[in-house]
Amino acid sequence: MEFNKSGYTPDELLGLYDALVLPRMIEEKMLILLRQGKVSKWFSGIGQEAIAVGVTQALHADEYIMPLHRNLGVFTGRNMPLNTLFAQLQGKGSGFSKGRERSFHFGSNAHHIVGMISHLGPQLAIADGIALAHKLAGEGKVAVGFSGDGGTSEGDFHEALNVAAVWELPVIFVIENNGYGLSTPSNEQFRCKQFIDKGIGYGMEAVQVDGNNLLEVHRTVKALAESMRQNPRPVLLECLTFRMRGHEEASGVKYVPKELLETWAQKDPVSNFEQWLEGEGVLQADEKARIRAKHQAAIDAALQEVFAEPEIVPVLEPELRDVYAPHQQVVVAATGASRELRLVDAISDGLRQAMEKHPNLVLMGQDIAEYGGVFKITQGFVEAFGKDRVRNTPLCESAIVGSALGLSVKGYKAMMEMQFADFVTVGFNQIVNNLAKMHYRWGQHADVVVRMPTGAGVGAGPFHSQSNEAWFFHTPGLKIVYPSNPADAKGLLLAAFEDPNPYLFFEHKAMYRSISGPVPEAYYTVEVGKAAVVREGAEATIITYGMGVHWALEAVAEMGASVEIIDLRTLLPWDRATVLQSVRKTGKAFVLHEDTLTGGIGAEIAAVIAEEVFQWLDAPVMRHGALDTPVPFAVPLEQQFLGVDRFKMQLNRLLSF
Ligand SMILES: Cc1ncc(C[n+]2csc(CCOP(=O)(O)OP(=O)(O)O)c2C)c(N)n1
Repeated sequence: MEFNKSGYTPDELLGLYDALVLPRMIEEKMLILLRQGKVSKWFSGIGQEAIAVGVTQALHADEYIMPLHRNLGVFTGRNMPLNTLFAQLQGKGSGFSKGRERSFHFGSNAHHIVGMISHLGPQLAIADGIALAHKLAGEGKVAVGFSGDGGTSEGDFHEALNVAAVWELPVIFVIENNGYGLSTPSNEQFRCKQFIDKGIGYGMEAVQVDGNNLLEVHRTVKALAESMRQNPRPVLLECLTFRMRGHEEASGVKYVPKELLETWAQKDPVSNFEQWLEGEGVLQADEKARIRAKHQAAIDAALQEVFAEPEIVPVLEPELRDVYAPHQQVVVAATGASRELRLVDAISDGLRQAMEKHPNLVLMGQDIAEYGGVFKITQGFVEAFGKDRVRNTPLCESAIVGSALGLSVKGYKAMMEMQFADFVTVGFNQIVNNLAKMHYRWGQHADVVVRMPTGAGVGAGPFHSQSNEAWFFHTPGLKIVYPSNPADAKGLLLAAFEDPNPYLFFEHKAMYRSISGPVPEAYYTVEVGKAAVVREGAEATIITYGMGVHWALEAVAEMGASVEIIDLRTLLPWDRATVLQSVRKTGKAFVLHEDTLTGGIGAEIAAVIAEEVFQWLDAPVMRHGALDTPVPFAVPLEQQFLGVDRFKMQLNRLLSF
């Protein structure tokens, strides 16, 4: 292997050697411990260390890296204390994730690392968001996202590169091309000859290096980063390398031709660099021994400490508490004049006031800039707040949710407008696995609001009409609000932006322009997690939200019955106390929602009522939801699907029970 030492002092070369040897020595020790059954599953980076080490050493210490499962050299390169790192790998309480996450699935802001979720690709869009934050603040920094060759087949890879290219974000996308994705060889994974060929497709510079050559990786990344700090733009960096061990230790390498292993063994990044340094007279025997002994002592001491640490004793309270970032809402009371606004205008008004209150809030969504969004909620916002903060996005829902998370890592607040709630399916993974779980996993909050224009009754068919709040209701870590009137919509939206936790904010499209009401003009917030009793009554309680509130009000008025109507307003967490108190009073409960019935939010509420206030009930808890079918297009079919008449009959049944 050829090394080019020009531009490096002997001390710099020794520093790089020191950084390269540490992850190898840790892994060699891990292999021994694995055989002794003392450590668990392990994704080896042996043979690929020059990439993680070269990249990390080439960056400034405060530039973020989004590493993957084989990138131990990133973590050691950022000088993470080995005892905390080993405790993390061992699932011990003093690890970065307090035993909640495995291996490298964690991050640390102190070390400027955002760790992966298992899904690989979502990492890359977080790099976009962090790079966007750098660019907005004019910080002159780069972010680095890692991908394996297998991971490039994921849609997330494409979306992240596309967004970075369109927005000229300073991200280095490092592809570690090691020839296999688990057991699948390259020819069954992709058809391109080399990844740099993809650069032109994204309108992006692409560079290929020998990933086993530490100096080549280091020099290339250093030069790229220097140039990108001045002239922000993304670059695709393909590093050719090889995975010398199994996908994970237990799986072996039987499927890899022996000759391939032998060829690549000749290119071992550690031994080649070491021998070259020795040949150049840079690394003397005593210096080599000193560096290795230093690492060995540090590894042994850290391991000893971690093995001595007792297993975790579960304590319930912090496990539940840490699902959300701490936030104590201080409700801002509405004062002063009100004016009559439609739901759509109240949301727009709230969003505008949020932009004024939070200069670090960035809005993203398809067609939301000059066009004002398909529902015109952000009309005029570009003129008021500029294009940096009101951003049209490509059709890349997953990458935009991921970018929002990256912005949050850098202390921004982000809102993403889903053009229609239905399209959240393509950003689903980022929401339920990244946004929702990150605080529990390693304490990083996700200050993101995803606005969701939702609901049926507009003759728009199966993919522009769905109610999908229940998909998220089942996901700890999210907050879900769903206002039924303009005043609540503005107040809840403003409350959501004050909270560092991730929100899904549902807005019913059919109500945008059909529902109006008085809305305070000044800034105010509505309490999150608090239901409203919109009508008092004695005979039964209807628990509902969104469009259901209007169906309930109409039905009860028609029937002339004394029925209490509760508008949940927040679905996660929902207001058990108000619901249970009302049902205790009325003795009958009806849960109503527009969403399809089976597995809907009503099922959970009905179950809690049955469990908690059974002795007060005079009738079974009843529910109404839409038919368990997709939302049909033709209006008569859609009306049958929603079944407002069925709801009224069912309510009558309850009242006469
Ligand atoms: C979305 C998703 N699908 C499948 C997997 C299982 N899986 C984990 S790593 C891996 C192979 C990844 O290959 P590559 O991206 O080339 O990285 P390498 O492991 O070679 O470093 C697979 C299939 C996963 N983690 N996530």
